[in-house]
Amino acid sequence: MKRCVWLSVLAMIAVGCSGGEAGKTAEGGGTTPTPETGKKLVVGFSQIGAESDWRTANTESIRSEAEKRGIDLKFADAQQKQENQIKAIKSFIAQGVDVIAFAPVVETGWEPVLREAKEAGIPVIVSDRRPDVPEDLYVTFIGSDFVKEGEMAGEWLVKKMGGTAKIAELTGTTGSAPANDRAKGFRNAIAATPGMEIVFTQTGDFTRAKGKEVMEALLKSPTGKEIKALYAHNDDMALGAIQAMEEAGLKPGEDIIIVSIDGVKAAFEAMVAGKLNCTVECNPLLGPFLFDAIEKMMKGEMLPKRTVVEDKMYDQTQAAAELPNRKY
Ligand code: GYE
Repeated sequence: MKRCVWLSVLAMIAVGCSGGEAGKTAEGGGTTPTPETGKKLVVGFSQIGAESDWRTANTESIRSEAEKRGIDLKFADAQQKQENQIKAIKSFIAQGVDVIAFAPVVETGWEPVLREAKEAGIPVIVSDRRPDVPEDLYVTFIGSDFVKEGEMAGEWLVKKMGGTAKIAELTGTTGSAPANDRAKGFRNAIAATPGMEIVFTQTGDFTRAKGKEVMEALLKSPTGKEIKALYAHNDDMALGAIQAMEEAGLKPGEDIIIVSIDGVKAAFEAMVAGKLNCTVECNPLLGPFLFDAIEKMMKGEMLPKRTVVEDKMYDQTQAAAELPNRKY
């Protein structure tokens, strides 16, 4: 039965490649992969952890959407460890869930476990971050364009600084897709402006505590004294760095211009307070996208290989008006 699910999914992909119409049902006649009548759809979801406000909102969106749709969600928190995610996926395979979804903490190292899922006939949906695996190992990938986010942050900063600044960068989890892509996008955006110089780059692991710790150490060093701008790969690290700057007697948002990514409520509050200058939104509310995709797939509908979630950018001038509209 499980093998039929994958065969149908592969058939859908084949239809997609040969230019089939969107919404057309999968080939395979009687093999539409719906679970037996009366049985709840069982989805195993392997989450990265709870490192940031973004992640908390993402988890809440997935849990509440599953509940709303009457889906039996088996949720596993990997506490930032790839080995825990691999264990969780293996256990979903052993339990024979209908669908596996996961947000890969880092890009590499997923191929063997995804092959196991495929051999067991269980379709895999990727949420949030991209794994570096052949495309036939998952059905669809839903998430933001992290390179574009980095570019938006960089373009904004070039304008704000008038083309000259010594910049500190706080990067996300080493080896993760958002850390790799946000670093790349930002560099693309500043490349043509030689006055924009990254003089410091270090990971803050996407957490507030680490962002604070790294900024504290930086401000004590000679390089720290030259910094005019901070680019943080997420809001939480920027918020931690803001605390460190205040404790060092600096005025974040004035002495050091700060741009970060996610667009969480606390970032809008910091912008209203004048401590953060700009945030590039990254929508964590992926629950509806994820379960729409799963339900379509189970009906045998064709899915695109990639769904890009659109994001906007907000600076201090828009923060107060936008704050009441923020959903996370
Ligand atoms: O930006 C960060 C989180 O993968 C897009 O992970 C996500 C990132 C998000 O920890 O806050």
